[in-house]
Amino acid sequence: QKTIHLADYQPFTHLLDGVELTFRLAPSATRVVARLAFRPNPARPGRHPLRLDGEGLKLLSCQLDGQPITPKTDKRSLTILAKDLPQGPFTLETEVEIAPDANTALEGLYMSNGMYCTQCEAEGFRKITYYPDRPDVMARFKVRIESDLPVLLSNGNPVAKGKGWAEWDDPWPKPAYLFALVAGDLKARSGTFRTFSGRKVALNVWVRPGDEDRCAYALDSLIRSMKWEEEVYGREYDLDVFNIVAVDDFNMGAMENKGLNIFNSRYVLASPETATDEDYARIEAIIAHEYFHNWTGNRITCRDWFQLCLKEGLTVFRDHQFSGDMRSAAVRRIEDVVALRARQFREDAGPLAHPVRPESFVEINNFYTATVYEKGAEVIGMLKTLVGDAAYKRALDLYFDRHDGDAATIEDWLKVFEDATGRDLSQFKLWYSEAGTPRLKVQDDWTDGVYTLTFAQENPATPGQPTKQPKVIPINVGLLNPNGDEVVPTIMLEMTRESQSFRFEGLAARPIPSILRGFSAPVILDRAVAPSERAFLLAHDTDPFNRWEAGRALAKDVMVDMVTKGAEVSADWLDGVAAVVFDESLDPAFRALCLRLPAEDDMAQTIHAAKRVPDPGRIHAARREMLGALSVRLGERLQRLYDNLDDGAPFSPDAGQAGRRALRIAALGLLTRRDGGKMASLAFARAKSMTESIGALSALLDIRQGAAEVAAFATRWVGDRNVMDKWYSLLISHAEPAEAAPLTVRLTGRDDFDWRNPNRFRSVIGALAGNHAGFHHRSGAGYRLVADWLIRLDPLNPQTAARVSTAFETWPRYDAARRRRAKAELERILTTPTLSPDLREMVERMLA
Ligand code: HT7
Ligand code: ZN
Repeated sequence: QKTIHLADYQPFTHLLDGVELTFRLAPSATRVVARLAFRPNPARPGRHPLRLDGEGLKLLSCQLDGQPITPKTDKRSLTILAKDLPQGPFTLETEVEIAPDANTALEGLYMSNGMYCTQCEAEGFRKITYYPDRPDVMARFKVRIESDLPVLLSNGNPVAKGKGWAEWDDPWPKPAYLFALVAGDLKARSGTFRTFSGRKVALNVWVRPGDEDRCAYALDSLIRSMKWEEEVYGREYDLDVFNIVAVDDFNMGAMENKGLNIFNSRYVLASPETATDEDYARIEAIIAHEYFHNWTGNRITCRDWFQLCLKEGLTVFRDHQFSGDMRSAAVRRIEDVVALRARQFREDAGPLAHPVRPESFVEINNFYTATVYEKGAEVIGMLKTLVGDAAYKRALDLYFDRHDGDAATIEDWLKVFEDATGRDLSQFKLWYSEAGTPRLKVQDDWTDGVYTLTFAQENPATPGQPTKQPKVIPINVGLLNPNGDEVVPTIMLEMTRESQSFRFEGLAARPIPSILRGFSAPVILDRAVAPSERAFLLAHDTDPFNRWEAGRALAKDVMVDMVTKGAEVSADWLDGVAAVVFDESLDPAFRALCLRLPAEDDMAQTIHAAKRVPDPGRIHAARREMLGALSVRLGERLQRLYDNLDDGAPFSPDAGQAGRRALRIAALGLLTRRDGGKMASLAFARAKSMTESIGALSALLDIRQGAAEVAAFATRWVGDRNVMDKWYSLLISHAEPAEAAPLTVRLTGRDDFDWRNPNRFRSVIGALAGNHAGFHHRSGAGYRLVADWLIRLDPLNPQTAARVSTAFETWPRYDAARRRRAKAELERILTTPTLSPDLREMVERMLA
C-alpha cells in the first residue's frame, strides 16, 4: 500500500453540488443508490477524469446524466475518463450492493446486535458507495432509508416518514466522513434545548430497549455542553434535532456525525450500580467532545487528513476546558497531564513518534493518536498562554467568522492568531512539525540578591527527524520564600532560544522556584532537586498542579532509587504525603491524587529517559513496597479518614462526592494491606455504587484475596457487557506478573469472551498489554499471547488490531532478552499472510 504525503495535496477535480442517497436495508444485501451532482472544479483547470473511491462494492448500475454507462472499476475506485465526461455540470447515479452483516471491520455500514449503523471517519464512506471520500469535498446530503425497523435516522433534520421509510435533509454541506445512518429497534430518552437565538432543539439519546434508564447522565451532559459552548465560545447549535445513538460494537469512543453522534455504549450508559465515577467523568467529557465538534470539525472541517489535529487538538482542548469548569479545574488538569505522560510522552519517546501534524502516512486510521489529540490540545493551551485569554477569544471569533464552511489547514489556524494578535508564529509552528518531547534543563543561581533561572532546551531525535530547532516554550513560574509565602506570583517566561536566562531582583532571600506551573508546556523538566525542596513544595506551593507535581516527582525519585540503588522508602515522601492526605482544608479529590503512585509504565519511561534500563519486576516490587510503607506511615488515622468520608448521602455522580469516594477508596486500599482484606470484603458487600464495588475488589485483588467477591460480581453482572468488561480488565490488570498471561489464557476460554467485540478485546488483551510487569514478564508469555491475538483479530478488524499493537511500542526500552523476545513477536506478526495494511504499517514502524 502506498504512502501518502502532505506535500502532494491537490484539490479534487470536481465539486459536488448535491448528494441524494437511498438505502434499501437488508443484512446481507443492502442496496445503495447515490445521485451525485458534479461540476468541474475551477481550482483544477483543464479536463480531468472523475475518480471516485469505492471498496468492497458490487456495482449494479451506473448512469451518467440518465444514460447507462460502464465505468472502469478496480478494488479501490471507479473511474470515468475525461473524454467521456461533459465539460459542465453532470449527474452520476450508481447503485451498489453491500453486506452490512458481513462487515466485521466496523467501518462503513455494519450491524451491531441487529441494528444498522455507520462509521465513516476516516475513510469508511467508500465502503458504502462510490464517492470522492476526502474531507475537502463538501456537499448537502438528502437521505432516504427504507427498512421495516422502527427507528430510521440520518444526519440533519427529519423531513418525512411513512411505514417502512424515512427521509432526512442536512442543510449544512459536509464531507462524507460525517455521514451517518442508524436503523434499529431503539428507545429514546428525550429532552429539549433552546439555543440563545431561540431555536428549539429536540434531543434524543437512543439505546437498546431496557437501557433507557441509563441515559439521564448523557442527556444532562449534552445539555450542559450546549449551554457551556454558547456561554464560553458564543456558538450555538444549528439543526432542529440532535440525536445520540449508543452501539455496543464500536472501534473508538464516539463519532461526531452531523446531528447524529454515534457512541460506543460504554460512553453513554450509566447508573450508580453500573458506572464508576471515572465512567461518569468520561461520559461527560466525550459527550462534550463530540458535541463541540459541531463547530470545530463539522462547520469548519479539515482540508485533508494531515490536518486532523486542527479539529481534534482544538476539540480536546475545549473538552478539557469544559470538564475543568464542570469539576475541579486543578484536579482535571492533573488527570489530563497524567494521561498525557502515560500515552503521549510514551509515544513521543518511541518508534511511533510523529509530529502533531504528520507529513506522511499509509493508513490514516493509525494516526488517531495521543500525539494528534492530546499533544494537539497542549499546543493550543500553549498558544492561549502565550497570547493571553482576551487575544485567544478574539482569535477564535475570527476563526469561526473567517472559516465557517471551510475545509481548513493548520496554516489557516495560525494565520488567524497572527492576524488577531500581530505576532509572528513561524517559530511556534515547529510544535506542529517536529515530533519528540523537549527536555528542559533548569539551573538556578542566587548572587548578590539576584535570582537567575537558566533554561536549556533539548529536542531529541525522533524517527525521520534527527535534528530539531529550538521551540517557543511558555514557562509559568512562581517564587516562594522560605516561609512558604509567594513572593513572585505566576508569571510567564517566554523561552525562544536554545538556552535562556531570566533574572529576578528585589528578593530578600533565595527563593524556592515553582517551575512550569499548571504544566504550561508539554516538556520534561530536568532539574536536580533535593527531596527537602520537593517536600517543601508539596506542603506550600500555591499552584495546585505543581503542589501535586512535587509529590509525584518525589515519589518517582524514591522509586528510581529503590529500583536502581536498592534504597529504602524515603521519610521525606512519607511525611509529605501524610501531611497532604490529612489536611482537611484540601479538596478530597486532590488528596486522593496525591496518594496515587506513579504507574509502573510511567516509572519505566522515567528510568529509560534517565538512560538506564528499566526492570519491570523490580519496579513492580518497589511500588508495592512503597504502598506498604505508606500504609504503615499513615497508620490509625487512615481508619478515621475512611470512616469520616462516608456521610451516608444518597449517590450523586457530582465531582464533590466522587472526590470523597476516591479518597475513601484510596484509604481502603492502604488499610487492606494491613487487615488481610476484612474491611474491603465488608465494603464490597455494602457497596452502593459501582465505584465502591470496583474499589473494594481492587483492594482485595492487590493482596491476592477476593475470590468469593470476584465470583459474586460475575454472577450478578454476567448479562451486562459493559460491566463484565470491567470485571475482565480488573482481574487481568491486578494479576501478579507471572500470572497475568496464564490468567488471560484462562479468561479467553470463557463463553462470554466475544473477542470480535472491540470493547471485550480491549478489556482482555488490552488489559494484559496494560499490566506492565505481566506483559513484559521475562518469560515472554505476555508478548506471545498479545501477538497471537493480534494475528487472530487482524483479518476481521484491522483497525482495532493496529491500535492494540501499540502495546509493543516501548520494546526498545528493555534489556536485551526482553527486546529479543518482543522483536521476535513483531517479526512473527509481519510474516502473517494477508496481514492488513493497518497492522503492517504499525509493526514496520515499530521495527524500523
Ligand atoms: N473523530 C472521531 C474519530 C473516530 C474514528 C477514527 C477512525 C476510526 C474510527 C473512529 N471512530 C471515531 C472521534 C473523535 O475524535 O471525536
Ligand atoms: Zn474528536
